[in-house]
Amino acid sequence: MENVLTAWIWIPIIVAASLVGSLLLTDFGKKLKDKKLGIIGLAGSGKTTLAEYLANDSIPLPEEIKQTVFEKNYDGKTFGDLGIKIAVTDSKSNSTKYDYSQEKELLLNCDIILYLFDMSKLFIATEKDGYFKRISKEIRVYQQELKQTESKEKIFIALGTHADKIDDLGLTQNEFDSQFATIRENLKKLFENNFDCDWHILFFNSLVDNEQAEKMVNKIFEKLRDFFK
Ligand SMILES: Nc1nc2c(ncn2[C@@H]2O[C@H](COP(=O)(O)OP(=O)(O)OP(=O)(O)O)[C@@H](O)[C@H]2O)c(=O)[nH]1
Ligand SMILES: [Mg+2]
Repeated sequence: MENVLTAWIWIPIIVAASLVGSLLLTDFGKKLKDKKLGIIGLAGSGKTTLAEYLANDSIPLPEEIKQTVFEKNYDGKTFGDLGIKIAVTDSKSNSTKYDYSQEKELLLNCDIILYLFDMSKLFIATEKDGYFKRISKEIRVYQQELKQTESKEKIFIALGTHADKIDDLGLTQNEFDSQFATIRENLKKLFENNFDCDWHILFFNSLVDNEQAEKMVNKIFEKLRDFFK
């Protein structure tokens, strides 16, 4: 009986291992190998949390989040066995005047750019206008920068994080629907204006726990699969 139980335990492990193995053997897996992925975005939007999740399959505890050191060499973290090299900009929380040099370096050198912003702030009456202005300013800088590169070969994915916090705001369904319609319209317009590369906006993501982080990463993978097919 014990042996039968032990045997059952191996089935999910073997299935999981063969899934990872088959991914590595597919064209998609081969195409992703050695790609560079850059994580940029607003202060506190979850850049470090996502980078750690991609590298370790587990989100860090708040006390484990240290000030990220900008990795120019892309030889630090890699995304699992796929060999995607991850670079992440360091903390912007303390900088009053930000020069975007780290972002520019990643826009120039990375094939996959993930841009994080805190989605919940766009629903908070006292914060939303200022926050949207900051996103607009950054996106305009990035557009200019991407124009100088082979941007058609890059994929830019904007990810709204902190979606879990929207529930705490106590909005009615109507309030939520009308606010989201405005947010979506404004962000789409901002990107459409002259982003040359393949861009996507994935609005409702959360990095509050591993389960949510996995969902977010799966959504990113869907876009990468389409792009690198
Ligand atoms: N509730 C919630 N908390 C999040 C989410 N994403 C990140 N956090 C938390 O937000 C805080 C900031 O996350 P970081 O990963 O340090 O953000 P960052 O973009 O690296 O911040 P800087 O490096 O300072 O610019 C941490 O306490 C995270 O645990 C999310 O989706 N939901
Ligand atoms: Mg950080």
